[in-house]
Amino acid sequence: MTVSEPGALDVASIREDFPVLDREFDGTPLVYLDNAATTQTPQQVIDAISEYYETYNANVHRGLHQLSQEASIAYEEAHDTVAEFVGAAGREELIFTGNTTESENLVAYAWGLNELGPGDEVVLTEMEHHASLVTWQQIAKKTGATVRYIRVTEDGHLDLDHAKKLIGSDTKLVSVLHVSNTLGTINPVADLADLAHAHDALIFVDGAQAVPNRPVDVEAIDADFYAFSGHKMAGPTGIGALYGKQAILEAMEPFNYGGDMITKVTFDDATWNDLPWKFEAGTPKIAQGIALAEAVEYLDDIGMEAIARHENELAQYTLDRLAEFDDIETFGPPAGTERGGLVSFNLGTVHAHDLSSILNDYAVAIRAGDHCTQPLHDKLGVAATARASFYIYNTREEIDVLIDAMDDARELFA
Ligand code: C6P
Repeated sequence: MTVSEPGALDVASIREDFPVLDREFDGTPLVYLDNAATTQTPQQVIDAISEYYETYNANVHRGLHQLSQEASIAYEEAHDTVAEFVGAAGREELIFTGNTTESENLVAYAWGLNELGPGDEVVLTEMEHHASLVTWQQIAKKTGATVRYIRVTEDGHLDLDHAKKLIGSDTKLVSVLHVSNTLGTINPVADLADLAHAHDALIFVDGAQAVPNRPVDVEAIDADFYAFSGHKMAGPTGIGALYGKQAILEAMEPFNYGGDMITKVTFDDATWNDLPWKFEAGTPKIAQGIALAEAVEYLDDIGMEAIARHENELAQYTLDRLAEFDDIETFGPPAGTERGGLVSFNLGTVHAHDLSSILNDYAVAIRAGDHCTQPLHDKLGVAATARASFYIYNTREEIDVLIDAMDDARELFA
């Protein structure tokens, strides 16, 4: 399959890098449109994992032998690669975690538990993912702080007038997602950072749906914390990252205690290792971290600007195609608005789970459910939505397959 638009990605050659895209179910080629949940993995990243296990598998920071030296260097340099990819100053500001959720919890426990108290406020948005929503709700319960939510407008944007009213002298933290995994909205995180900083509050940006799909510069945003997941950006599962401004990370307590995060331990006490190792207790995610750096280099070679354009174009095409049908409701900013590469929708009264099952018969993989944004779905007045989400290897032709397969769902449920 190819895309024909000028300046578009060379999708045909990109697809050759992803072995799983050759799969067929009963002779029907896989159409993978569940990329906001997890992206597929290119051969280059699979090879990086194999190479680690085949040639230099060893623990890091613990051995003086050759394998440990090689693994340590590769693991440390992986921090540099990922840090540079998101515009961080260096490895001191880039902690490897398990995923975005763990990055949220790291900040919630290591910063939130110590810094929040009664009267303090944490400002989230109504489109927040459970990873931040549930985490800050629980930390607020433990500390006596209050959680407030910036409203989402009818057309799927944040109500910035409401944000200006909510963020004030009691605000200690604003936690906002960069790109909504349900609406596709790209939020003005740099403006929200200015607003937070004007009131001496910190800002945590959930970049799980942004770093895979568009250029991100944490310094330009002036984010205090910024989190993302490897498995949504052509990397392996089990690895994510937390960016934090060095001065803030220096001042924070560790999240986990144990080996490698210390410099000196006595029977009475311990002192903490340098950043980022202070926040990476125990044997870290060595193979995954090295493979994440490989994924970052892979995406960098393609070009993040081009990836963002490709995904926006596929989202616009999907919105246009879905608009041909009276019985389809779409959610999020209208067509023509720049958005992340995903579209959530419902087909008449067909439950999204039923739709997804029928599409599976056509080898079309989408996500159906609440996408870990239950309060947002409550606000939208629906229990579930179907969601098609795109990546570098998807084509217009695959979206046509999705649309045609929905015709059959229509007939079945008529
Ligand atoms: N969203 C989706 O299908 P983890 O699971 O920790 O890698 O990522 C959590 C997360 C946090 N923030 C946003 C905006 C996200 O989209 C996600 C993951 C997946 O939409 C799984 S629910």
